Parts: sequence; C-alpha cells; structure tokens
Amino acid sequence: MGTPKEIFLKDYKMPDYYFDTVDLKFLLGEEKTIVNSKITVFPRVEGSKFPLVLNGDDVKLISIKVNNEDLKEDDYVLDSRHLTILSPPTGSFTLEIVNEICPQNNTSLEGLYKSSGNFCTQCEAEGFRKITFYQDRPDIMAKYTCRIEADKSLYPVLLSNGNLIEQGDLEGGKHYALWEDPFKKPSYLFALVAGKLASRDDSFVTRSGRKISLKIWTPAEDVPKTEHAMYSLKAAMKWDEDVFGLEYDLDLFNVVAVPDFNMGAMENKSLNIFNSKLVLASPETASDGDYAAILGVIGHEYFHNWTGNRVTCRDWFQLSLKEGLTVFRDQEFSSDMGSRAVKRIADVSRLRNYQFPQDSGPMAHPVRPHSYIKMDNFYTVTVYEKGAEVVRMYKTLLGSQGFREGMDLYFKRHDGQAVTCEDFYAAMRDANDADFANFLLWYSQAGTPQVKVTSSYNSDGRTFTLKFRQEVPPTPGQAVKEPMFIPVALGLLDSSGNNLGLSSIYHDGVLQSISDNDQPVYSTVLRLTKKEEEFVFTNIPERPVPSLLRGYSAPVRMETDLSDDDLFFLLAYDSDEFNRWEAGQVLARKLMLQLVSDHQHNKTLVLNSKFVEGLRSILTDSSLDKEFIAKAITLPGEGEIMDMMEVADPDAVHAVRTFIRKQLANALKAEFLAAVENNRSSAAYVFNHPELARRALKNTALAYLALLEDAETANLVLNEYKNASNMTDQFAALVAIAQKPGETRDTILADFYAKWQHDYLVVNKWLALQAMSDIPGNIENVKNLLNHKAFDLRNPNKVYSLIGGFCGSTVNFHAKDGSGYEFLGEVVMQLDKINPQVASRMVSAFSRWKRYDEHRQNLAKAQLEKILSANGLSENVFEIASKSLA
Ligand code: 0A1
Ligand code: ZN
Repeated sequence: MGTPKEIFLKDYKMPDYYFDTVDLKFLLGEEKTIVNSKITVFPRVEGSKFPLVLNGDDVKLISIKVNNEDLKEDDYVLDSRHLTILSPPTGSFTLEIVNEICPQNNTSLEGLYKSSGNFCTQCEAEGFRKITFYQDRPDIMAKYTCRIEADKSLYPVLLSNGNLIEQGDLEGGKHYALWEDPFKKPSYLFALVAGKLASRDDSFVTRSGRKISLKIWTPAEDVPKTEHAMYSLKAAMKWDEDVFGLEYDLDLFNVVAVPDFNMGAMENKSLNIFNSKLVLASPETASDGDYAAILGVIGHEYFHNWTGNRVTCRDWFQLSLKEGLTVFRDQEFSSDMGSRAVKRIADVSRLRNYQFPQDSGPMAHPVRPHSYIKMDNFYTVTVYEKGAEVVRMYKTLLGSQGFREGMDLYFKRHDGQAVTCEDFYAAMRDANDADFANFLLWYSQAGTPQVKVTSSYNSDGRTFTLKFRQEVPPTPGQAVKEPMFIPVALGLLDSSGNNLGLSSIYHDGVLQSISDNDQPVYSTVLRLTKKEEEFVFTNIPERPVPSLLRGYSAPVRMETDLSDDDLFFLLAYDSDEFNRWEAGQVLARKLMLQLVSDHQHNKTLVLNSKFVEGLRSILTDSSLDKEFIAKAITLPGEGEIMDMMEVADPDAVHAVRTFIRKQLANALKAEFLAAVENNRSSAAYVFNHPELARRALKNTALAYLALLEDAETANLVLNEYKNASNMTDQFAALVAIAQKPGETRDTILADFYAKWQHDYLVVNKWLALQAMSDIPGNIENVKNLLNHKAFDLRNPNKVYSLIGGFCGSTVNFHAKDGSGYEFLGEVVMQLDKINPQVASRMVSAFSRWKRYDEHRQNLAKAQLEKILSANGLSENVFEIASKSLA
C-alpha cells in the first residue's frame, strides 16, 4: 500500500457521466454471490468524450458489456480500486457488468455481508463499491430495481428498497423477489436484506389519508421486543407531518434489526437497517436510556427520508447538510416527546464531553471538512452534533415560523437533488430576507469559539453594559481565524429573580428598539459579529444579573464575570431552566478545578458549604421536574474537567470528583434517602416522562448513597437490586454496587451474568460496566473478559462495550505504568485486520495524548508509532493515528 491519498473539497468536479436507471440482480449463494448490474448511462455534456471511471473494492469482474456487446480486454483498465472504460460511446448507452463477491468473508461490515446467518448491506459512505463497479458518489442519483434470488428455506425473506413488484418460486428450492424504487437515489442508500426474519406489522395513515404499511423485522423470538420501536416510528411520522408538513412518500416502510452493525442505524430508502440495540427493548431488558435512544434514532432515520434522501448531499464534505439537520430534527422530536429542558441539557453535555475535546485536538475539523483520507472517519460529533447546533442557530435567529419557511423553501428548490451547505443557507436566508453576516464561517472554521463577557451597571444613566470579546483558537491547518457570527440569547434578572422588561439597546452607537409592538420583551438575542463588541441596555432600574446564552444559543465556551453569588442566584431563580442547570455546572466546574489544584498541592480538600446548600435546595424543590433535579445534582464529567486543564491529570480529577460525591452523599443523606423512598417505580413499567423522571431521580440518589460506608445504605442498595422490576432500576442498582470493590460487587456481578447470559444486549451492558470501572488494577479483569465466551472481536457492539468502555475509564486507561495504552495498542492492531472502521474508532482514544503529562505522552506516542509501523494497516487507522502524531 502506498501512502493513502487525501481528497479535497476544493477539487470537487461534476461527474462526466450520469446514470439514469440501475437494474441489479443478486444470486445469493453460500460461497459467493453473483451480481449483475445493468445501468443506463448518459454524458453530462452531450457529445463529450471521456473515459468512464467506476469504483470497485474487492469485487471480481466476470464480464462487461456496452450496448449489449462484450468489451475487449484493451477497451478497459482494471486496477485494485477502479474499472475504467476507456472510450465509451458518445451519447447515452447501456453498461452491463457481472461480478462476484464473497459476503461470507466480509468482516468489515460494509458492502454486502452476513450477520447471524442473514445477508445485509451497509453502503454509506463508500460501501456500494464493495458490491459492484459503480460511480460510487452521492451526486449520481438513479432509479433502481433489484431482483434477489436465494435459497427459499435459508432466506425466506428477501427485501430491498421501494415496492415489491414481483415474487415467486424457482427451481432447486430457490425463490426470488423483484423490488422497484420509484425515487432517484444515490448508491449509498441502496439496501438488501435476505434471511430468516419475522415482522411486527402495523400501519400509519398519513394526513392526506394514505395508509402506509409498517414492518419491523427481527429474528422471530425478538418480535415482542419491537413494540417501542413501532410506537416510536409512528410518533415520528406524525411529528414530521405536524412540525414540518412532511409526509411519507411510499406505501411501505421497513426496518430491519441486525446484531452486527458498525454504527447505530442507516436510513436506506424505505429499508432502514438498525443495530439491534437501537430497536429491541422490553422493560425487563432495556433501560430508560435505551428506550430514549430508540425513540431518537428511529426518529432520526425516519426523518432522513426528507433530509438526506429526497434532498441529498452533492459530495461527502457536505455530510452535515443531512446529518446536522437530521440530528437537530431528532433532538426537537425527542424534546417534544419528553422534557425540552432536560433534552437540551443532555445534548449540551454530550457536545461538551465529546465534541469540545475533538475541536481542540489533532482531529479538529470544520462542520464541513476540507479534506479526508477515509470518509468513514468523518462521521464525527463535529459533523453531527456541532452541525445540529449550527442548524439550531438558524432557528434561534429566525424564530420557529421563519425557520419553517426556510425549510419549505429548501424542499421546494431542491427536492430530488444532491446539494451543498450553501444551498441550505441560501434557502434560510432567502425565505426570510435575512442578513446572516458571516454565518457561513460556522461551516468552514474549526475550533470552539471562546467568548469573554464583562458587565457593568451605571445607576445614574440606568444603563447596563455587556462587553463581549471572542477568540477562535487555532486548529490543524487553520492558524488564524475570523470572528464568528454568534447569537447570544439572554435575559436580565431583577433582584427578586424576575426577568426585567427590555425595550432598547445601544449598539455601535445606534439606539435600537427591541420592544415588540411597543411592549418590552423579557428576553432577546444579541448578534455578535466582531472580535470585540459592546451592547448597552437602557432604562434598567437596578443592577441586574444577566442570564447569558440562554438555552445554549451558540456552540461556544463562554466565560463571564459573574460572581459565585450571581451564579447561585441564577441557579435558584432563572426562568430559563437550561441556564439554571448551567449556573450549577459553572459553579461545579470552578469548584472542581480549584480542588484539583489543591489535590495536586497536597492540600486537604474542603467542600464549599454554599455549594452543598445550593444542591440541597434543588433536591428538595418539589416544583421542579424530577429529571431536571437528577441532572442538576450530577457533577460535570471527568472528561469535561480534564478538557479545561492546562495538563490533564486523570488521577487528580478522579480523586476530586469522588471526594465531592462522597461529601455530598454524607451531607445530603436524608434527602437522598427520601428521594429513593418517594420515587420507587410503580408496578408496571411505563416509558413516559413523569415515570422515567422519578426513576432518574431515585437512581441518581441511589448512586450517591452507595458511596457511604454504613450497613444501612449498603442494604438499601442491595435490596433495590433484588427487588427491581425493570432493567432501569436493576442496572442502576448494579452500577451503584459496582462502584466499590469487594465481595458484594463480585457476587452481584456474577448473579447478573447468570440471570442474563442468554440476552446479548444485556450482556453487553454487563461488559461495559466492568470495562469502565475505575477500580485500581481493573485492566486484568478487562483482559480476562477478552477471553470470556460472551466477547467476540468481530461484533462491533461488544468491542464498543468492552474496549470502548475501558478507554472511557479515567484511571485505568491512563494508568501510569502504560498498561492501558499498551492494551489498546494491541487490540487496535488485531481489530484492524477484521474491521477497520471499528479499529479506527478505538484508536481515536489516543488522539488526545498531548493533553497529558510528559510521561503519559511518551507512552501513548510509542503505541501510536507502533500501530503506524504495522504491516497492511488500513487507511482508516492510518488517518487517525498519523493525524494524532502530527
Ligand atoms: N447515516 C447514518 C449513519 C451511518 C453512517 C455510516 C455507516 O457506515 C459507515 C452507517 C451508518 C445515520 O446518520 O444514521
Ligand atoms: Zn443520520
């Protein structure tokens, strides 16, 4: 393998040829599969003469015909990645290719592969080229038919995209099905499934009265566990009609759950394929978190039908066009189905814990990357989650109505097209006649902007001034940045905690009215566009406490001059629930960083009593949503704190977080006990907001109590485990118990496995829980689990649970003796031979190595170098490892 080639956005060229129709035939066999592909081709420019270059990876060419005539050997060139037809006919022509593939040996899980005896496909981003030779790029949109032939007893169910138009029996115990998809689509949305599957059947009547048949396919024994997925699908279909006026466009919608899948799920046109952990749930086996994830991901894939499929991406650099937008849509859907504030808190936490570190590390890239080696490496939290924040900012700036008008125009202009992020921007702008200044920089500049705010009150002039200063940190390949367009939603609180009425602001020396029909407003959105900027609120009767960046209106790190008293005040009174939580988090982050420094200087740790009292009042406030309370009493994660340090110190951060949690457990024991007593689950499990909020509060309290050293709480936690009637409660109690090494932990972990060994999804939770443990020396246990019969390096979910879980353990992964890094290095090299996509996700755990002390840096660097020197390394792992070292 030569040095892998980097692909650049600036080199994008329109294709020389387009495809109109694609007729595929699959002969699925036990040793090999034969693919026949008949394509009608036409040139972009009539009369032009260019070679036609097709992609192909691991496909064996059998024959090739142009306009029904076999091509001669010197009419085409075949290399390991392409099939080039040197001088195709001028004008339109048909191309017919027959090739052979071996799905049975395909452990990469892209292209056509086998999962638990069934055939299935994964084509995004560039997997279709592992099935047949094709112009495998999203701007080639064509109408497909797909005929599948297979043994009838082994593969009774044959599925592809679109409508089933014919099926029947064939000689030799075989049968066939012919599918036709009436919508043009890019190759990445092609799908095929063949196997022994049963379905849960239901239907949905659209707002225009069409009846859609819905089917969720799994092995027969799992069908009972698809009830929640079906409920989620119907809720998503209704929501998209209500909120965006978008109706489903075919008569059939299939979802298939497979146990071997690299990612969460895939939005193939009318044949969504899911990782089974995002479909299967029952109260006994799945937790509230799993139920919520299923709701969100079923929604996400369904929403792609419009944002992704009907309107798709011109090229893979535009990935956030569909992913940022669809994540935003699934976030809004989940908000509307549960609690908006809590959903926002969860999404922002995710951004801070995963995207911020990426944005300040060697893999930092803009929402629309400028280049890639392997596109699979760019299905990132930046493209997805930061991309969703960018979409959210349009809504913050335009309001719900304006945003909807922008969406309507986007579909009106681009239905059936493959487009760019600028096209989305232009639709939002044009539908609203909006001035978005330099908003497009959000797509091209990487790095999390830092915004510093200072405030002052002038009692004589009754003015309140906010000064903003923004800085975008340098990132690889982007040393100098322009100031960004940052919407800052805010309100000003008076001394009794109410929002002050706001009527006008001086900005750039101009007085602007912000009142609404001459009535004051109680919150507003400032538009920062410069490096330094000042806003002066007039007619402010007293010094207010500003509540800034309400609802987290822009993906920035904000630093204010608010005092601790101001923050406690916001924690108690802010009408913006998100900012109430945020005030608590800012206080907690400050506190944790201070204690980390104390710990590093061998000082005795003391917990600020005001902080304890602040949490006590939240915990006992019966007017608050219980899930909100659970979030508000949870400390920022260890990763988040390490991310804020000059040199990340895993041991100190872990010690401090544990110290604070123990102190809180002691100080708030009575309140935690009450929270447990008062919020036990009712007999039958129901997944709805009030019920899951009770469980969240109870289980958060339980985790605190389990840290105490008395027999009373130890018994309580054990009883919660034994008496639990659903997985949410049972697993929460197990997590609580597993925090402390000892006999109880060992017994209960063994008990849990014995109870659930027949259920691989539950067993994966058990693997992850142990892998993440911060108990000293846990690496030995993790190594043993590698050889446990429940583990399999070929199954991505198991790898994510055990290896991914281990990389998330602050203390053991970063062990000073280098054992954690060495372990990961070994596993990555083994895994790379099986599944490069999964190996590359695992090697990413090394990417932040420069954030640690010199000793750890050397240990991690040595592993990265060793990986890079391995023979036959995949491009996937090469890209992450080499960029990490650069
Ligand atoms: N488009 C899917 C995610 C996905 C991406 C790549 C995959 O294989 C490499 C699989 C799924 C989504 O956003 O849900
Ligand atoms: Zn998606």
